[in-house]
Order: sequence, then structure tokens, then C-alpha cells
Amino acid sequence: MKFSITTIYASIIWLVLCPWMTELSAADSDRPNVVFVFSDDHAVNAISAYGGPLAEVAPTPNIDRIAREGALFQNSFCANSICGPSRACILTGKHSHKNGFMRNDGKGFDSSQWTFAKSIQASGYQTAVIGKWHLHTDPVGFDYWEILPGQGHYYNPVFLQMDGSQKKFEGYVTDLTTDKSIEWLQQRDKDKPFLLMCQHKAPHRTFAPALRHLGSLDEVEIPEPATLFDNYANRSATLAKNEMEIDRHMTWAYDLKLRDDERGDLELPSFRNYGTPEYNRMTSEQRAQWDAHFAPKNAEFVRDYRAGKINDRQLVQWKYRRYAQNYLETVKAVDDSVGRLLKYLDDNDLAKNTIVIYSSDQGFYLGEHGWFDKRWMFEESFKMPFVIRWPGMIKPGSRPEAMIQNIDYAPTFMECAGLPIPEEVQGHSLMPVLRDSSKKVRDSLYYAYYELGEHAVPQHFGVRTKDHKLFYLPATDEWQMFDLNKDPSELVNVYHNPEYSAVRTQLSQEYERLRRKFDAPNY
Ligand code: SGN
Ligand code: CA
Repeated sequence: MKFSITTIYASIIWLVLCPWMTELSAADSDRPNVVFVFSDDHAVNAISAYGGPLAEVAPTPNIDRIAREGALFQNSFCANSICGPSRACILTGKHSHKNGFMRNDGKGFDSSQWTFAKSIQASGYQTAVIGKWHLHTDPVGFDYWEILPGQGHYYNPVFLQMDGSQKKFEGYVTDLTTDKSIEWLQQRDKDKPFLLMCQHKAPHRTFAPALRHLGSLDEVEIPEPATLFDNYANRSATLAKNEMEIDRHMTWAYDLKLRDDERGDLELPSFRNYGTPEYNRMTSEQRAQWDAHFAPKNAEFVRDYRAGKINDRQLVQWKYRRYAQNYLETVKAVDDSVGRLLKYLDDNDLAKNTIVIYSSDQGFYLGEHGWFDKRWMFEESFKMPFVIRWPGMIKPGSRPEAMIQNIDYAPTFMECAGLPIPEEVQGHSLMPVLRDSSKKVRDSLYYAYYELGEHAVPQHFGVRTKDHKLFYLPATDEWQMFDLNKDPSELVNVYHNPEYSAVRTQLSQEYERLRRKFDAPNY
């Protein structure tokens, strides 16, 4: 290889300047820190600041504090309602077909591509990701990472270490993820801005609460959603073929916490049996606390069921109640985590110059349409919570109506850090909305779901505007269209209704426009 004199001089100048340039940006105290608290499957309906039907029975005071002191985005959505793909959209600012992580199939995130984390790290930020990652390849763009393998476990979980080893920790995953996040904050270089991504497994299936929260909602009546007994009429017949019903598909031991040995010879309609992986991981002390909560309730249920006191409808209601209580109790530790992180920022004089965000990879059904799980472009799983605090920038108590999407996070972080947004990024920076909550960033959203059959949800692709939603199901060549104002629960497909022909034309054109704009692949 030949080197010209100019190349050698340029290299020397670069070597001398490089550390100095990093120092320069590091010393730039105007650049805000970022604490991104991200959970898994946390529905907006289970965050009290969003004011849904569960707000009173299951308050989330710490997440609500972020909303009170900052902004709560009322129309925040994902681009693909499933875990790994949502995370890839966040890192890259691009739709799934562009970042390549289209489904949770274990293929692995291509970490050679651009991510905001890499850029921010290169610009002098200290970066860390701790907790659930679920992208199958090691994190890149982080000075420190400690992640759960795959979905991870709730009790006594294993964390993957940067040196390739795996370590098991005694305790509850949400608390451990928070402990590790705070430890990282404590040991960081205090002269540099930082990005911390604290990513919880909770409240993902199997909805296993922290022991200290077991029974905390025992005395609370949990309201049932109006569509708990949805019969799936007036929409695609595909909906009735789902495998995500509380009634037919929740498993007794795994989801509902009624073990085979507690059930005895009682015949109960069942779907699959996934066993009791979390219970099997517990120490004897942990099990004793778990059993003290569940065993008497399970015995009473078995007795009543055997005595014929529970009819089919009541059985669904019992399952809903059990599911919702576990889910909402699991959320409590996530809210505690937010409280601990906010306290750390307060105690260390960091609150003022730190952006704090709470979000979750997609929404979730809490009995709406009779479902658990996500995936569909219906509101409950399409929506993501997004609350953000940035003192001095965001007016406290803001409630922006702008339709935002997870592909917007990367460009927002770039602009916050004073960095240029690459041309290829498909999302928009939210800075205009953070400055002025009446601003919007788009008129319509593009959605694409590519999974191949889990929970029997077919692939579908659509557009949502402020007032309407249209999506296409290639497998059955069907279109579904909903009037979000008249029918917020999305119970009637108006695609073939002549009264909507003008809207239908306009939405179809918008859908095609977005597909061209984003260079979406054929079905
Ligand atoms: C697991 C769950 C599913 C869930 C997917 C995706 N089954 O497969 O119920 O839909 O994860 O969730 S389980 O038996 O493993 O609990 S995601 O959050 O990773 O997208
Ligand atoms: Ca998820």
C-alpha cells in the first residue's frame, strides 16, 4: 500500500485532533442527557395519566409525574406492533422493511447499519442499554450493555454480559434492571452527557408481579372492557380465528397461575400447556410468598367450579380478573423503577438537563375484543405510551395531539444532541412539537405487520389518519376501514358502506402514497 505525504499529514492531524474533538463535545454541557425508560407490552390503558378506564384502580404515580412535568402524547403509535421490530424502528428511525428486522423470527438485527445510538456515542455521549433487548445480535453503539437473553425471566433472571458470559441474579427482573441502571449512572464519567436506555421485560407475558405487589389489587374491583365478549361480527372473518382470547387461549398454569397440582382432576377447557417456568425458577422463600397469595384463591376457585357455581360467562370474567390483576400488579414495579430513576436525577442535580421518556414497544389488549397480546393495527395495540419531560423546553402538562410514531425517536434524539439527521431516516424529529405542543409532524401513519402466524394474526398493512383507519389483509384479500370518531372501538368495517365512498377513495390514495414514499415492498 502506498501513502502520499498528504495522507500521512492528514492522518497525523486527525490523530492529534480526534481526542481533542471528543473532549470538546463532551465538555458541551448544553447537550442534554437522555434517560429512556422502555417497557414491554405496556398498554396506554394501564397508565393512569392516560386517563383510561383503569386509571383509578391502578395508578402509576411516577409515570404520571413525567406527564405532569412534561408532555403526554395522546396519539403515539408504533410502525409494526411487535417487540423486536419496534425496537429496530426506534434505533434506526426507519420502517421494518428498511431496517430489515421485520419479524421476531430470531434472524437478528443487522447492527452494521446506522443507528442513533452509534451516532450519539461517536459524538461524545456515554451510552448504555440495560434489560430487554430482543434483537438477537449484541448491542452496538453502547459503551455498556447488560441484557436479558431473548424474552428473559421475571424471577432470578440471567443477564448476558459484554464479555459473552451469562450471570444469574437473585431477585425480580424489573428491580434488577433498575439497580443496574442506577449503578451505571453512578459510575459514569460525570463530565460527559449520557444516554441510558433502561428497558424492562415487564409487563410482558407471563405477567408475573413482584412479590411485594402480589395482592395489592385484591380488594379493587377491576372494570371490564365493553368489548370483552366481542363476537367479531361486521369485520373480517379472520378476527374470529385469532389465538389470543382470554377465554379460549389463556393457559391455566402459565398465564392464569393455577398449576396442574392445584387443579387436581378438575376438568377445565384448555388450550396449550406451557407449564410454570417462573414458578420453577423461584427460591423456596419466593415460592412461599407466591403461594400465600395464589393458593387460597385457587382452592376457592376449584371448589366453586367443581360445585357448578361458575357458568361459561363467569369463567371468562374470572380469567379476565385474574389476568388484569396480575398485569396491573406487574406494572407497579415498572412505575417504581421510574420513581427510583427520577429520584436519582433529583438527588444528583441532573433533572434539569436530562430528557426523561417513558414508552413501551407496543400497546396491548387488556380484554378489549376479548383479547390479550397485540399485533393488530387496532388502537389498543397500535398505540404506544409516550410521555416526556425536558425542563425548560417542554411546557409542563402539555398534551400534544400530533400523531407520532416510533420511527420518530431516532431523529428526535439526534436533534436533541445537536447532530444531523441522516437522509435515509424515515421518521420526523419531534422537536417542533416539544417546543410547541400544538404543532404536528404528519397527517397520516403507515403501518406494516409481517409476522407469519403467532396468535393467528395475519399480515396486514394500513394507513391511519386523525379520523379514519384503513388496512389490507393480503391472505384473504380484504380491506377493513373504521370511522374512529363514530366507532372508537373499531367494531364495524365501513369499507363497503356507500356513505364512506369518498373517504375510502381518499384513504386508499393516501395508503398508496405512503407505500411509494417509504418504498414499501410488494405483499
Ligand atoms: C412470546 C409470547 C407471545 C408473544 C410473543 C411476542 N409467548 O412468544 O404471547 O406474543 O412473545 O412478544 S410466550 O409463551 O413466550 O410468553 S414480544 O413482546 O416479544 O413481541
Ligand atoms: Ca412487546
